[in-house]
Amino acid sequence: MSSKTTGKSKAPEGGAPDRAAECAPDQFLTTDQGVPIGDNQNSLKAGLRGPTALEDFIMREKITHFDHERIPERVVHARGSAAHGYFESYQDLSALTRAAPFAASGKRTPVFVRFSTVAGERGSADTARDPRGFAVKFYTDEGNWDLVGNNIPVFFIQDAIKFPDLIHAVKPQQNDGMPQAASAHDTFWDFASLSPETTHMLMWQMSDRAIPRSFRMMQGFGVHTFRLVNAAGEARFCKFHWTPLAGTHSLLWDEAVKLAGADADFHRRDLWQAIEAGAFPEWELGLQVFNDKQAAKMPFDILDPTKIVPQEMVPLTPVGRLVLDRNPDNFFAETEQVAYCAAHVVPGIDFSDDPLLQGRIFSYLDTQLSRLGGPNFHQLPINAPHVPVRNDQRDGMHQQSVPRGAVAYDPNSLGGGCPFQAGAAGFNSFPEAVSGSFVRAKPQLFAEHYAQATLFWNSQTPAEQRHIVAAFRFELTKVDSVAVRQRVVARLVNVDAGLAAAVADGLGFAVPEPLPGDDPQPAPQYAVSPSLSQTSMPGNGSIATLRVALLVDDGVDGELTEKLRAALKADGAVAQLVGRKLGLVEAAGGIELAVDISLDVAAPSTFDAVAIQGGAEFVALLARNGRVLEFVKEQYRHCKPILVQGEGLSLLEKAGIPLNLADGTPDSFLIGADGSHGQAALNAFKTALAQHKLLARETDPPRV
Ligand code: HDD
Repeated sequence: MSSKTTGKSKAPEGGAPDRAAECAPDQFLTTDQGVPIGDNQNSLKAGLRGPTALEDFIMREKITHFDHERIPERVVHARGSAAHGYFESYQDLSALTRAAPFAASGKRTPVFVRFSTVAGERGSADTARDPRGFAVKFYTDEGNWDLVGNNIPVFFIQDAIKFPDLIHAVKPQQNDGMPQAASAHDTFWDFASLSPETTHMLMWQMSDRAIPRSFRMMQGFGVHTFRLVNAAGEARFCKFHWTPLAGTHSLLWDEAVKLAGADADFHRRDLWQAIEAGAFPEWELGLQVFNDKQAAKMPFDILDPTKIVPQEMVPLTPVGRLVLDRNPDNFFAETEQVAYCAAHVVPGIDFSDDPLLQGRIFSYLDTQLSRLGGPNFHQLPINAPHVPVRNDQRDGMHQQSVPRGAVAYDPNSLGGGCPFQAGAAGFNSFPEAVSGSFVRAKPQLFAEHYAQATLFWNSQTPAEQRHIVAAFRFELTKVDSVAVRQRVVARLVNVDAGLAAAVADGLGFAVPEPLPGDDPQPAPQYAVSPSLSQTSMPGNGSIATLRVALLVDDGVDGELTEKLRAALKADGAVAQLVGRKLGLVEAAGGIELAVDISLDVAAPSTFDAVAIQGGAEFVALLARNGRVLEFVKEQYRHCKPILVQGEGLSLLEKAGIPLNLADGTPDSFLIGADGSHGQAALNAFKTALAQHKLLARETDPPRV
């Protein structure tokens, strides 16, 4: 095993040196030609107050380079962030696939993973309602394999020919360039309402999946059906699933909206900071493997990317883990220039005839040609395979390598016949039998659009269903066209009458007659699939990286505050002392505490929980501060744990926070409100923190 495949992933070789680490007095600033620069502060002028000379090649080179710093942003998935890591196989899967990452138990393959939003431009906010990209580049022993997926297991459309229409509909409108990073506008819903195949994906898109708490807390899916092929050439179908160890958790919509202002980089920062803190994000890879006979019996077409294979039909087999343990050294060189491609497969992985996947196989390479400026982008360090590349492709923009000798063709004798074809050892497409005439049409089962949308709806908890209703109401309220609003609801009737009624109610009209699909089919019936609810993946109970605000001011119980901070930090949580202003506060017991962040910047939505310690003088001070009261109210409204000790309880009263839920039972996320303190309260607080939110607290409209 090479050093590249063992332990923590290493920085790529051949990059520029780290400037600070290697700084020395003789390391002069140079031009791009390596000429030492004498003065980097002043341009060359004809006289002190005269015009700048055209001869100033130093300034011209610098400004010209600057003028060309931007490359086109990705046409979709422009906003994202990425990290290095590795994939580790649990076992030898060679009976199933000859793909190198699965060759042996414990085998590690380096990866680079980029997460993204879809619709927003490169500078848009992280927390927009949107699917999230989940793209994994495996640098395998047999070349690069890119699994370019999303955090949602289905897609809006069934055929790649409609992708430009979908994206033109969801991106800012072409006349006014608005709205940014939002599906809540007329063109998107117009397209969606006229395309019944979008219905299943819309259910996921309106669910909490589209506003994850963190990239680290969302699933990933290969979406399409792929093929696994073993060395004997036997193939099986396969769906890829990434399941986060930290559990699947989401923001509330109100939080997502506020975070867009408070910290537009919330998800990107979260990923970066977790890795810097050594809390390496981790996912388990699960496979759903099935054969042709099983596929033929399914009540949907496995080539239809708007359908899942329910886990009750084909269970998930865990096969390995993905660990992200190193942040990029340079955002542009790595995260921006990384070029994923749905066509990048390796021996052992093959495509299916899913018409969306077939179009993707073309599109990704094509887009890199304009985005990265030519056919040699695979030579950029982040895109280069970790195995030698030998072929007769030559020249082109930005050629980096210097192929030697006269021969650049095959077959050749002058080059000794090199490089040789690998034959059976190389990639050989699965010899699928193909027949039929050229048609522009879809298989029959593609025309059934609602059964799995209903399955998704039925598998959600009441709180998750409430959020879906609220999201539809929000989005459609932002749509000006009443006809479009009505058409969407007329489709939702086919999913669930209650859902349609609740959405129609919010929009102020009666439920319309249901709209038929393209070619209505008898809808198959499914039992509920519990794995479709995010609550089925609560995570490993860790509080590492979760952010807790410890409110402090003069008179706060200093000893308790320090103990709490230490206990949270010991478990990897980020505990910050939040005060009115930066500087020191005089805590009770003569302890001085340094405020980490002031209320001027500490937006409540950026914290997962808040703690209010006792201290009569302290609590009286807080109670006079409107911003503190709003902070606590918002933590409450966003269903987060609140730890109150001693006199802190009176602050909850002052903020108008009820101690019981709507059904009269005590609110278990108001820890300490029942008088519990010390270790018992701390344990309860940590348990609540690991659960993230008490959605049973939600009321509509909110009580405070
Ligand atoms: Fe795509 C980027 C995921 C359908 C065309 N796509 C892109 C990225 C992800 C996906 C995660 C960002 C990769 C990165 O981080 O750089 N795309 C999907 C999924 C799809 C899908 C899960 C459906 C199952 N995409 C799709 C279709 C087409 C494209 C049908 C075109 C026919 N996608 C592209 C693209 C992008 C891209 C235009 C933009 C930038 C890039 O490729 O490198 O080629």
